[in-house]
Amino acid sequence: MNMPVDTKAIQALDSAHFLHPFTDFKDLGSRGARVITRAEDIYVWDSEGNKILDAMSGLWCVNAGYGRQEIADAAARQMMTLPYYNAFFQTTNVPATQLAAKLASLAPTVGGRSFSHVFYSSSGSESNDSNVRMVRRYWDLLGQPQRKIIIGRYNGYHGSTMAGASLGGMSGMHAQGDLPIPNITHIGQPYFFENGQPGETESAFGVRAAGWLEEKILALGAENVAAFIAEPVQGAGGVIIPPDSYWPEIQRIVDKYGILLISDEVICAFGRLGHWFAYEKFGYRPDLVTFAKAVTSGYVPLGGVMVGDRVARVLIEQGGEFNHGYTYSGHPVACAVALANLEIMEREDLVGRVKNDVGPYLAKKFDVLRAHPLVGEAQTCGFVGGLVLVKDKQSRSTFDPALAVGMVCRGHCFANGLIMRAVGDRMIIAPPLTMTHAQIDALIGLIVKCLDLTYADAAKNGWLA
Ligand code: PXG
Repeated sequence: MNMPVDTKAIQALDSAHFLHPFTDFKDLGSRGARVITRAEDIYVWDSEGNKILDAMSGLWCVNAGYGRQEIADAAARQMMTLPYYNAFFQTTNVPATQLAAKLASLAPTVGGRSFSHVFYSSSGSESNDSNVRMVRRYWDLLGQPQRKIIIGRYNGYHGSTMAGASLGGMSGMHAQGDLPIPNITHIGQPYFFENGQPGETESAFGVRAAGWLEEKILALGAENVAAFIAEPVQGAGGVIIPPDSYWPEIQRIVDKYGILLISDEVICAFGRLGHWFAYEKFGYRPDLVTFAKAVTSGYVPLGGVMVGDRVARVLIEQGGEFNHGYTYSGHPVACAVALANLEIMEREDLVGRVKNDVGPYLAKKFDVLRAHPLVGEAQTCGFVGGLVLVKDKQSRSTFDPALAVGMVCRGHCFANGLIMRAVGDRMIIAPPLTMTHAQIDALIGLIVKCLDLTYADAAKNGWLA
């Protein structure tokens, strides 16, 4: 049941006291935030009673859908048994131990490399900070302390802490806070639509884009490079799906120079791309895998790093005390929630159905979007999808960014009961993995409606000329 909420009163409190993430505080204060009050299945409701199809799974995390009683029960049970105890000082707890073993069993061995160990945090950002600490410690222990530089990608997203934002390549974030921190640098993203050259095949572009890593390594001196970090598919950057040729070439390069590979799967793991972990889909062999978000389907915060045997062996056998960890590393309630969530995902085969059923179904339905006059490109990968709004379908020429056509489209989505994100003029979705075919049909119908409305705006305002 929706409890009655005084929208104006909450908005007034909100703008008086709550500084929201990634928000223009003054602007939000003047318009008032939308108050989300409850959720069920794939829908959220706001305080005005509007029902909205959440095609973003919250913020890429509610993979098992909203309203799962079992998850709530697991949290309540654990809170009454052991709500908190730390994992410092040679203590552990039952859910954290069981979850570590479970995650190790779910992480596939690729090319002889396996994951037996987990380091816990409470978010993706913290996990990537832990990665920086572990990578640097690893090379110190191997007698190569000069190997400090970590290479990320422009338009990659790895979080919002000082290290997370530095590993990411978001220029707006770097511009605030004197980032990146030292010894982090970036290469270009494998975005064919924007960076492919006339006449170049997507496959050739993928090899060329991976080659930027080799160029960077050689420019820096391979002996100074510690690791490369990347998302399997870029999420916050706009659902940028790399060409098939990209990851094999990246693997060849990191192998050639012996540098560590960090797969940031905060968005892509836990079924999002039809696999428990996305490196399996692309066939590469990471040394460290960042996870967060959908490990609990977002019901409570939890993150961590799957530590591959190459790194774990050195940290365990040679490391002595590792001077790093968090109050909430291995939080018993968060880990109990994760276990309940993973049990649901296994029982309902949510990962398998993305791979074999609803993923391919969504991909087929994207043909309808691709045919729309406003759409220059539309792609899916598992249960993420992205499309580019263009002013001319034939030439695929893009709109003046100042027109903010993506935001216009996003506005139509909200007004018509759909949450779809805009990253510039890329419209993106990452719906709950539980969606039925009928719900996917409804989603596509809503997207078409909002594209039509945006197209009508563009025509009326002369933006298509
Ligand atoms: N890595 C990746 C790949 C992410 O997508 C993080 C790390 C950081 O996780 P935390 O839990 O610290 O937020 C993320 C988070 C967006 C958006 O605009 C995406 C994220 C977070 C906030 C906004 O799409 N991803």
